[in-house]
Amino acid sequence: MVAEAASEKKAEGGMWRRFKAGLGKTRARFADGLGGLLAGQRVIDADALDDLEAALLGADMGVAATTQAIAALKRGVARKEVADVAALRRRLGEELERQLAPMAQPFAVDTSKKPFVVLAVGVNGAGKTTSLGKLAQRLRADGHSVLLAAGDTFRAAAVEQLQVWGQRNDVPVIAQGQGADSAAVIHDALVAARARGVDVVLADTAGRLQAKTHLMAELAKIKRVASRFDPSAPHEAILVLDAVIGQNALGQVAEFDAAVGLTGLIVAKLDGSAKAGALFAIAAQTATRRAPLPVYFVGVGERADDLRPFDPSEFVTALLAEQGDG
Ligand SMILES: Nc1nc2c(ncn2[C@@H]2O[C@H](COP(=O)(O)OP(=O)(O)OP(=O)(O)O)[C@@H](O)[C@H]2O)c(=O)[nH]1
Ligand SMILES: [Mg+2]
Repeated sequence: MVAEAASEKKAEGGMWRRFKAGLGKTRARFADGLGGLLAGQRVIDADALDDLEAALLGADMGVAATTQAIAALKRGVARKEVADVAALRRRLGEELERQLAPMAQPFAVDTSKKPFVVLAVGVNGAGKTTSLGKLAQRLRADGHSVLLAAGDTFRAAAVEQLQVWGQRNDVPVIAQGQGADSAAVIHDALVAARARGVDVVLADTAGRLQAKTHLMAELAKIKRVASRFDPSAPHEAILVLDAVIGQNALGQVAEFDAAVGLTGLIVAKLDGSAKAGALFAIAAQTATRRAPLPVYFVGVGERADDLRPFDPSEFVTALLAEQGDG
């Protein structure tokens, strides 16, 4: 399955190369585990699987996801199905895809909601504003009208940053001055969107540490204001995670979920991270949640088209790809 996906992706050409290059640092961690096996022409034995286990943990996959993956490989070895490196790579790929499968749900605008309201939350510098800018472009390209709400009233440059994205994509930005009430800005934006018949409101918020309870309470207020406007809003409450932080994301997911009831994730900066394995740890953690938490998009660079829908097959294929593949 992985090999098939690989050839499909090859056909996609440049984008696939960029995506694979973007995952370079984490791929190197995985390759350490697999590469050691290849280079030494080693038999697949307990020692070899120990090395692989160390590499998976090093990529921040976490104990639960790693243990599951290694157990699957051990079963394969015991049944003599995993006898060489190619079979190991294949089985590992299948197992990793299986773990991520619950997180693969496409981001879709429900056009019966007008406006469809998307709230972005996260810690400082995670990539919220950039991801919303990229998303604005994507939604415009899909034919939706979009309005950006500059709910980050805390950082001086935040409004300008959003306006740059707005101008680039011909998307209006609703903003007030620095220090304004964030919930009021977002309320303004919702009213404006309804008056103008806009399809989607993308609401940015200021970065905040999940430990600051008063700032988390502010998010709950924003959510209340949105739901007073439309009881079903916000339709998406998305936590933007910085992939560089690896498994530290787990605490953020739990805290932001408690504050606003997350509906999905965007994982930004995969291109800079050696710990993208944390996605597996998040999958393991959120598997126990009432509903699995989708990863709608991953960010693999700073350009507008560097926000890509999350495709577990593509992700795993890129992680396990050899240097020359693609
Ligand atoms: N390489 C890379 N850089 C990214 C990506 N996403 C965002 N960035 C960069 O990360 C930095 C922070 O991004 P912002 O979008 O400003 O983050 P933020 O969460 O809005 O930050 P605050 O509003 O200050 O909390 C910027 O320099 C972005 O260009 C990504 O996917 N890859
Ligand atoms: Mg921002």
